[in-house]
Parts: sequence; C-alpha cells; structure tokens
Amino acid sequence: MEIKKSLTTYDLKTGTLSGEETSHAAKRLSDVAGIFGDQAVAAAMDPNTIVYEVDSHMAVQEGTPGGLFFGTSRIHPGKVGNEYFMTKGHFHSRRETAEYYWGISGTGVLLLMDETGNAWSEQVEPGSLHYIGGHIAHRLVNTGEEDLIVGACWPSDAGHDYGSIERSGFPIRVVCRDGKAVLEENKA
Ligand code: M6P
Ligand code: ZN
Repeated sequence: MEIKKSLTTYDLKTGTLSGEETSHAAKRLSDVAGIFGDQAVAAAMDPNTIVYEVDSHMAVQEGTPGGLFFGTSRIHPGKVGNEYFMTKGHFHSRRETAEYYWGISGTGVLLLMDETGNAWSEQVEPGSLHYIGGHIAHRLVNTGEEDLIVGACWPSDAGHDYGSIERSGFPIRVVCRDGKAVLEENKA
C-alpha cells in the first residue's frame, strides 16, 4: 500500500490554501461599506478596494454535523477615515458552536461580543491563539501596516449570522488616534 500525498497544501508562512476543496473570496469595500462608522468617507472611496480576502478548505457540505472547516482571513492594511479595515464579523447561526482563530502574520485586534452586547478585545499577533466560545460574535481588525493574516477552524454546521451585526454592530470601534490604535465607543 502506498502513502498518499495530501491533495491540499497550506503555506505556513502566508496561510494560503491551494488544491482540492479550496476556494478563495475577496471582500471589496462595496460588499462591506456598511460596517464602517463614517459612511460619507466610505462612499467617497473606490468601491473596488479589496478590504479582506478569505481562503477556505471545505471538505464537506456546509451544514454537515460533525465536520470541520478551515480558513485563512487576510485583512489588508487601510482605513475608512480613522477606522481600520476589518471583517464583517458574525455570530454563528448555531449559537453554541465555537471557533479557533490564530495569528499568522501582521498585527490586529479580535473584537468579541456576547449576545447581550457586552464586548471585549484581544491583541492578534503571530502565534497568538484565540478560542472563541459559542454565543460570541467575532470580528478581525487590522491595526498594522501590512496584511493581518489569521487562521481559523470552525464546525461545518456553525453557519454565519451576519444580520445581528448588521442591525446593531459592535459597541466598540478600533480607530487610529495620533498614529496609535485605540478602542472607542460606537456612537452610531
Ligand atoms: C474566518 C472564518 C470564516 C469567516 C471569515 C471572514 O476565516 O471565521 O467563517 O467567513 O473569517 O469573516 P466574516 O465572515 O466575518 O467576514
Ligand atoms: Zn465564526
């Protein structure tokens, strides 16, 4: 019997996934403009600007119980006004499901929020490991000048609930003041 080679590769330095059952998606400003605090500034920017990209490895169908999905989020450096580029962020549709995130390169912030709207954050850097428990919304923010690359692993039946975030957002925004990343209350 021969030893089979994996049909998928994962570049440990860049998080890039390639081969079987992998896919790539780009999120442009036109896809995510609504998440930023300054809507006038967002509207004046090039809507084709790529805010972040996601590589995924999905070996089973979305919704399959017992399976796992694996991915890489690459948030580009940039700001809308003073607010750093970030992911849409989501709760899981099956609220009890958890997820791991880990920092691969770059620096940023993981914003977390429970279902009562109580929010907190963790610094993301190469080698940082983040266990995101069930019932916790999660969003990545790139506070650096290079790509923030973060790995992820989550259950294949978790699903994404973006609606709750679109309606009320996170109570914290990560903004640049005097060249430094700070947390500010979301006044929207
Ligand atoms: C990670 C995982 C994915 C998620 C992606 C982008 O790779 O958490 O499930 O889709 O980040 O984040 P979002 O869906 O919030 O835009
Ligand atoms: Zn998730």
